[in-house]
Amino acid sequence: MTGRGLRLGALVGIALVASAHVGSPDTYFEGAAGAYPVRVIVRNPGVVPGLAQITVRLLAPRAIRRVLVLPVFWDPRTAAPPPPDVAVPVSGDSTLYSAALWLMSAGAYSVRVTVEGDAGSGTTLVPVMAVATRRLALEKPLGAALLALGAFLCVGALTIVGAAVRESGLEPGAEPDRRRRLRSRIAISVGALVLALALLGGRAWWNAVDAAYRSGLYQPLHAAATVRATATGNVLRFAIDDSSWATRQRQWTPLIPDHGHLMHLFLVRDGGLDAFAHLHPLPVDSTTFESTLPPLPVGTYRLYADIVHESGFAQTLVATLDLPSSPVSPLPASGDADDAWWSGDGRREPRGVAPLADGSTMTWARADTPIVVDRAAPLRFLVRTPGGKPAALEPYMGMAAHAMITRDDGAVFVHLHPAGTISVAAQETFIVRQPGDTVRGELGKRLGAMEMGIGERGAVASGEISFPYAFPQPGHYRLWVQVRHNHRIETGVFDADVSAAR
Ligand SMILES: [Cu+2]
Repeated sequence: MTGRGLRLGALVGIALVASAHVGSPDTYFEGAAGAYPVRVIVRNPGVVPGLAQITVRLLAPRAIRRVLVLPVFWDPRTAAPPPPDVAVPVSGDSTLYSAALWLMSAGAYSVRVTVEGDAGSGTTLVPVMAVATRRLALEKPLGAALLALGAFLCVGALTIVGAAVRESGLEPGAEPDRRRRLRSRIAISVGALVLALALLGGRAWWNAVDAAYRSGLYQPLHAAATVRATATGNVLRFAIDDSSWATRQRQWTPLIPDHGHLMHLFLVRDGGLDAFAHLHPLPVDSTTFESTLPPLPVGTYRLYADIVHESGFAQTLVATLDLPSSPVSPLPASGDADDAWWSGDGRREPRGVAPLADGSTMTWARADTPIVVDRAAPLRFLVRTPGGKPAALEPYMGMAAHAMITRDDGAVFVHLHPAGTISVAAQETFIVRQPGDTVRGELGKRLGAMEMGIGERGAVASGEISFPYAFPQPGHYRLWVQVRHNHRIETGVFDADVSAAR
């Protein structure tokens, strides 16, 4: 296998242990709970059932009475949720509240965050994907202690059985005869056999539970991508070829549009990360999507496809693509108007000013302090016109900005917005879902009609955008930040080094 083959093999391996976002399991959200702007972080426990940690930060100074949190499973047929938990204030920080949430089933949850204070009560919904991504190992000291206790119990039980058969019914002080001793030994042997059978049964039960848990570990739907040349350019075909997509209808609900598109497909050129595209393939049928390819350089590409299910479950599918040749025609006319791509050279300045295609600039506004894993990342950017004035940003697919972040080896890929890592479509499903929404496709249809009104939100006159996020792993990252300005989609590109927490 070549080096590239090995690397791609590693990439696929990584994808198998991924969460809903690749390698970035925690949920970051910024929004308003009524009159209270909040930033919510939900830390994924990695196991289901599991205890997720949630923190709610109040972003504006207000008198707060209490903060309530409640995870609600997407399926209205499941049991009614319990009363909400009261998040406790974190000592030493008057604006931070925290709580632990039990996520009992795998799937989409909406976490209701309610803030009560002097401006009344306000609620917001934060979609959280509960997925099992790891299997907790039995710790060696605990295993050894349990083994010793088990051995003690078994030996104790056999001793009691033996003594009962040998000496019960004897006068105090009398010696058991040979017959009693023999019967006692037989009883001990039979008891040992029964215990051994019980232990074997216990082992089989344990292994069965473990196997069931392993088979329930989350894997994104399997997908494959191919490219074919046509008269108007290269056409990319992205197929969900996972057998469970077609056969396990109970597990997967239909797809719904997010920002007006059923699929957001990102292409990152492997190796140099020097080419990037954000495309919106159209469905050919329920498993296949097609998109005209922009003029990208030849090479191997990592593909990340963001999709959202009607249940509110958002996931990123992963595939690779070998692009053998660039199309001759410079710009195929049939691509989606929201498609955007970028290709450039080598490494970016970590604290750079990114030139945009129309002559304006995007500046990463960050201090000199290093970026550390799991700490709030300073993702604030300023867009200025060629004259240096703040650029008025138009909504791009209903958002002020989109940021795509990947680690150089592909172990992390996340797509976020000023509202955080959440899928807006997932949030919408929770807002409009009614108890009677048990028919597949009904909610999706309503949402599709609602999405017509997209586009009014997300205009930013100040040219300033920020994203709530914390990097999940140390390493070298590349960021593509996309905004819309003067009816054009502009891509600013930055690099970041993230260091491990000490
Ligand atoms: Cu986006």
